[in-house]
Amino acid sequence: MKQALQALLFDVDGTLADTERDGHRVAFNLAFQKAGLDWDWSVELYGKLLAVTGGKERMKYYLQHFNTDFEGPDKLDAFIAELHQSKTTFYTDLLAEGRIPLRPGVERLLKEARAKGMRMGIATTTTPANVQALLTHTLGADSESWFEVIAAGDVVPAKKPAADIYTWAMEKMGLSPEACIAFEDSENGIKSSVAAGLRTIITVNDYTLEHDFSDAVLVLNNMGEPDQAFTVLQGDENILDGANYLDLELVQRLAGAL
Ligand code: XBP
Ligand code: MG
Repeated sequence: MKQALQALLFDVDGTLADTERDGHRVAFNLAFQKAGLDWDWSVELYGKLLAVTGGKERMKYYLQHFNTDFEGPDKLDAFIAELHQSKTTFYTDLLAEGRIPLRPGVERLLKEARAKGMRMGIATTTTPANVQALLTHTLGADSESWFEVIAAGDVVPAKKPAADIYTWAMEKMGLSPEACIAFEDSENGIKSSVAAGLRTIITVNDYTLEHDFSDAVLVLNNMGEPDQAFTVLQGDENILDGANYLDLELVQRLAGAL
């Protein structure tokens, strides 16, 4: 018998919303300016820095590979942590201004899944406050409660591409990977979800178009809407059965549950 799909597990940055270029990147630069640093992360440089997940980890990677002359203070970790706190404030302020919308189809799919009693969780490397701000300012104050588990930030030391954050979320939900499906947008993301044993649906964005998604069950430009068809970039067209946007029925087919 086929196993019923019991839960949808969502990545946040790049998947629910295009947060990186006009959100996180801008917030990092504002934090650097405020601290009197001349660091300036261009759109192009930020694409390279995205190789490393986690804002604190990304700043250290920048210093190690792109700004090796910088003479940091003795307590580098504390310095980075302070900068990161400032960045989080700038980022959540940007979200509060309503500057970053959800991607096409996200709100529709979340609402359909919720209405049909499908369980939902979040597995992200970003800071919990960022998830809360994004959900609150796009879907409303109660929307955090739509997700049974919000696995975020430093709850696991090893961030994506390690499997840990997905494994942690599934443990909290008492579910095995066979009962779940993941939604991701990046190579580090799918490495993490696949290592956790999850089937994964990808929606790409400008930063991740060229990533390796050979392990995905489907790769789309976005989730699509009834009046705005998605484009299939990789996957078995037969399984679509004429669908041109991602709804729960198609998700269940991709999970092998229908
Ligand atoms: C996105 C990330 C994060 C954000 C920055 O991860 O890599 O590091 O860019 O967030 P995901 P913080 O797609 O898994 O959500 O600065 O809060 O770490
Ligand atoms: Mg992502």
